Amino acid sequence: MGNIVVVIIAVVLTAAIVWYFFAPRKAAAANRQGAVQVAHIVVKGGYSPQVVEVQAGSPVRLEFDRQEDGECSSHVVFSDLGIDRTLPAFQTTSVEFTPSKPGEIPYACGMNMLHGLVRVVAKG
Ligand SMILES: [Cu+2]
Repeated sequence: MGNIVVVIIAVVLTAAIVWYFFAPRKAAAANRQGAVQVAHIVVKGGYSPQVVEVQAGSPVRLEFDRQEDGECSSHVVFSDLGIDRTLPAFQTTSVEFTPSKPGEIPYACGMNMLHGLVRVVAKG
């Protein structure tokens, strides 16, 4: 009887761990402010939300709200866009661009340790 309980616990724990690591990351949709799609991203040991969804063809403003100091997250780099922006500690810094086509625009801290993603979807 005891063995069955142990096996059930093991199966439940395994399922929880698998779910934790492989569950699809939920994307946060950017808010519209007039023509601009605005997303507020908290920078603290990572980027939250980690995935932001925007529509192609409209300007995007990402507001990086950096709630920490230290070297790691002091830069945010969009290598595909040629953007490398300094994020002063405890301030909000905007990064603006207009995605022309659907796809994914990854970004990272200056050391490529923290990662975030802008998912660009077709307008509609
Ligand atoms: Cu870093």
